[in-house]
Amino acid sequence: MFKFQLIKKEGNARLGKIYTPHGEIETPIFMPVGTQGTVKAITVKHLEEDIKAQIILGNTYHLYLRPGLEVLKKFNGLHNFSSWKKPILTDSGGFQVFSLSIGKEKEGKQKAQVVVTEEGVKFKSHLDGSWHFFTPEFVVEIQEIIGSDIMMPLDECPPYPCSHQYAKESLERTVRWLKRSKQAKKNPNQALFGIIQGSVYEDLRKESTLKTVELDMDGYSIGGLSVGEPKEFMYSMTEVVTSLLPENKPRYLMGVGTPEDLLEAIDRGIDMFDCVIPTRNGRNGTLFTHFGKINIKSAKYKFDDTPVDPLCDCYTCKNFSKGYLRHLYNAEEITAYILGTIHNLRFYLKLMEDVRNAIKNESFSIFKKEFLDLYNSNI
Ligand code: PRF
Ligand code: ZN
Repeated sequence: MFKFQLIKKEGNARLGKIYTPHGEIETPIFMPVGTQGTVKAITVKHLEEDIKAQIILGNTYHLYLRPGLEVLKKFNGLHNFSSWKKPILTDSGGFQVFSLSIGKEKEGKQKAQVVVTEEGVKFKSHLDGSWHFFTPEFVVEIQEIIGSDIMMPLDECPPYPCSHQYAKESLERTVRWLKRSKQAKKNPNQALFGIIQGSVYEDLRKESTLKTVELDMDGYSIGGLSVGEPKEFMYSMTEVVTSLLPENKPRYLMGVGTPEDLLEAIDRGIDMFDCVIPTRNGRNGTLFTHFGKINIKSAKYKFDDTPVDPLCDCYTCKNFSKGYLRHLYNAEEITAYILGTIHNLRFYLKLMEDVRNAIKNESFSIFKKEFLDLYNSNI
């Protein structure tokens, strides 16, 4: 059974708890991204013991293409297949279909290969070029096979910039798809959120929010942000949407973001986040610290025998020096990616822990200011 409990508020910042069949999630929360049924470079043991992750994210698009539905069925879903026993949220694939096609086009390898119709989205696999068709109904069915605790409906995430007219047509189609998704859902143990679109247009964000809330979903996601628009738009659109959302349902800002973005969004009433930033940066040597980001490969750390972040409680910081990590990255040792990912994810999860404690103690606004002052100080 899925349930959300709002425990406390400080301004618009919220402390809450989500109940799912695979356990509870304290909010605000960050969800590590596990696109292909694993969080890149680390194991379930790292996620549970070192990072203290409470929920991870999987992708319908990737899991449908590989390993495919027959394998997922044979293994009774992703929890059993991957051995991750805690909650899983799956994204619907709509966004991945669009962003992968745009990505390919930019690289000049292949033209955009996506066709949107009222019925659904036709797309070409990034793996073997085969054609596939996602309808809202099929996307719910795939996620029921995956067995995620929280499902996302098929939506359309328009690019930035995008005309008012296209953003309106696309958000209205996303609402019609949501109605179909809700009707298609069979398993009462899996939650289904609604995704709010509308690009950077305040009137469209309002329209999308009102029409989505009318469908009384288990929670509300904000899509279509952090797609290249100025930060001010991301923050103002988030505020417009959350001001119209019911208090008793969780709110998820999709694909966001930096530590600053998380704090600004929590201040505007967001409860859940996912983003590849900590994992991707962890693999390329950009590590987060309370004093700002560092590039661990830099020559200045060659003889540095101190941890990445003296304020971090992670396995990497408790055992290894910047000098040793720099060596591992420069030697391109796989261990570097493991240790960097553990640190960055723990940094994000600890930030959420600190935020929850701050809201509990009614000191979130002070915490936010002090964190950002130190983070931007670049000592
Ligand atoms: N829709 C879906 N997934 C997403 C997004 C979206 O708009 C975004 C936008 N930042 C990230 N992930 N379904
Ligand atoms: Zn650390």
